[in-house]
Amino acid sequence: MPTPFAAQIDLLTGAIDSAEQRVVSRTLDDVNGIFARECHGSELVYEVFNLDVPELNSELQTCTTRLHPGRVGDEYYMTKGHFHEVRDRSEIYLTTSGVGRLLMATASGETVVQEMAPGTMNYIPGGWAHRSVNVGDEPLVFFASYIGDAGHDYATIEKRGFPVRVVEGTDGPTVVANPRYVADA
Ligand code: PAN
Ligand code: ZN
Repeated sequence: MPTPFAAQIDLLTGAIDSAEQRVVSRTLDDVNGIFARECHGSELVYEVFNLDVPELNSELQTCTTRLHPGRVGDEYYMTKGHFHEVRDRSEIYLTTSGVGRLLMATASGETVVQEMAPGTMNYIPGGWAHRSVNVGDEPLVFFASYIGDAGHDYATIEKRGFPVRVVEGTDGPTVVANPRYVADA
């Protein structure tokens, strides 16, 4: 069991002032397949700074995400997106910098899209897959906390996609149906 700890988080960059962190970096090569168009290269799309705690449902995992601005075709940079492996595990996001959209979808295709902006808290109930999208010109930075044993199921989203995509339209970010989405049988 962890002992009490504190960490300083840079709200603009998401950097965490702690030696005890695990950093996950995703490049264009790493996220190839999530956009309608292919993407390749070593450019960073996002980074996750994790303060890992034991994977128990009595603990809370805490991390920050820094999602860089950019587009692949007309689609904004976004995270891979996932269900929690233990489906009913919930999560909260608190945006500290930048602007984005949070896409949430159930296995049966019910979809909710919410805004992300500094000070916005998004509650992701168990059973909802989630993906964040940076629709601005600066990094989208958010803090997240979720139940310790949640785990991440990326395979389902890799296979089925999300019911919607967020593209740059003439009036700004626009949510459109994803023709490649494969509904649960
Ligand atoms: C977040 C995400 C993070 C990166 O911490 O893991 O934003 O997105 P992907 O995990 O989809 O690549 C979270 O939802 N954790 O459960
Ligand atoms: Zn999650």
